[in-house]
Amino acid sequence: MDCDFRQVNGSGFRRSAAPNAADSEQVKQFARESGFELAGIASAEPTLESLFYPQWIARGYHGKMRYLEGRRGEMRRDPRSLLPSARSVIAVGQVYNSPHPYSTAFESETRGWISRYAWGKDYHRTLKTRLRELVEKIAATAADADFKICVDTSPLLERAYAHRAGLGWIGKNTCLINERIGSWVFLGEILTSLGLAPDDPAPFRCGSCTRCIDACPTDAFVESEDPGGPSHALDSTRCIAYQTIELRGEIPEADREPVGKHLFGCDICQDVCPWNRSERAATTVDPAFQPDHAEPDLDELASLTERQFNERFGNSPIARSRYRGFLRNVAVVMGNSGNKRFTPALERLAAWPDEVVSAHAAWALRRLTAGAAPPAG
Ligand code: B12
Ligand code: SF4
Ligand code: SF4
Repeated sequence: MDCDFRQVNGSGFRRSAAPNAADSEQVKQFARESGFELAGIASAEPTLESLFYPQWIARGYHGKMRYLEGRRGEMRRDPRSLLPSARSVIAVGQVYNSPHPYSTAFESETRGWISRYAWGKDYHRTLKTRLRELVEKIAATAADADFKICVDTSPLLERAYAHRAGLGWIGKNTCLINERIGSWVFLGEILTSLGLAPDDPAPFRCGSCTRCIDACPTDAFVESEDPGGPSHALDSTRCIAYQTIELRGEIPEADREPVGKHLFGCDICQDVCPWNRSERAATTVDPAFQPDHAEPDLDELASLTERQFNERFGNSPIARSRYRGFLRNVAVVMGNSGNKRFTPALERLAAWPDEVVSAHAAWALRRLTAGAAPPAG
């Protein structure tokens, strides 16, 4: 289930038509008590960004992520398509960063890189549990209120509402950045029928910086026509996160070399962001987000059985790529490593009955045999 929905009857929170500032403060206090570093309130009206969304889809920037198209795409226009009585969006942010070096400092011929957001437990479950707890707290004092919980998979423009709720601005890397904390933050929302006083949107603070755009190894950022000045959007089809997480089947041959060492997702456009400098970005000691598998050994991954894969990654975001998608990625990273010691493992994968895995392993073997130098970055 994408969202949790509940209606409660209680008493305490005001039912007045006018948004209430004291209630907003109380809700944000509850959110902090539930473990969220960031909390803010936005009105549940459509955002300006929702006008841009259809253009993004029309240009094919979503690639094969069909769940972003059609009716579920249209629902992103207005949160009331998810909860008809919605008046407010309670937006929260959860830091997932831990003190471990960035991918830009990672050099190894035997290991691959898992992106930071996937080092811990499945954040969908963790955030939903905490948001349910938050709903319980609010519901205990709210009269006849409706609530709907959203984390990632709901048809809601999460970054746009987080921005409107004052959690941060949408950077040129398209991530939500908080000035105090950085962008290593998961987002979640509670849509509610309560009329809560909204926060002010956070100002745009990228200035003239273009580090993320310059560092992206696949030139995935595109400029878009924003009436308020040039804005940036992501062509997912070029993004390593899309290719290694969302794309089922074959990674186009021309895109395999730029994948470099990335086994699952990519952190480069956040690693280079000055707001994420390691000495300033917030970290968490939350056990749910500690690094379980930041830089796994490639040989070990290539020999995992499906059962072992599920045991090791079943409760982690990595489960999304599924076993065969993950082995496909392992083969690509081995091919990019320039390390001939992977030849036996790749020969085994090339003999696999699964065509996608075997085709990528065969490509990797050809690349190693040709003696290609390991890609930079
Ligand atoms: C699809 C998706 C992806 C796709 C596409 C990403 C993208 N930038 O759109 C892929 C697979 C590539 C991806 C990658 C990642 N994702 Co993702 N993803 C999503 C998802 C499910 C939907 C995002 C979406 O609607 N995209 C559509 C585009 C149009 O939206 P957008 O980029 O926000 O675009 C805005 C700007 O471009 C701006 N804009 C640009 N031009 C213009 C012009 C005009 C006129 C206007 C008005 C506005 C405007 O407005 C747009 C709308 O908000 C959200 C969850 C959710 N339900 O929102 C998570 C989410 C965005 N992902 C998240 C994460 C963590 C990641 C990764 C870091 C994972 C990783 N390490 O690999 C990377 C980051 C890559 C990056 N630089 O964005 C987090 C982001 C947290 C944060 N702090 O921002 C989210 C919010 C999930 C969550 N609940 O925490 N993701
Ligand atoms: S996640 Fe990586 S590939 Fe995707 S836009 Fe950022 S730097 Fe580029
Ligand atoms: S690297 Fe620079 S331009 Fe990119 S998001 Fe960070 S501050 Fe903005």
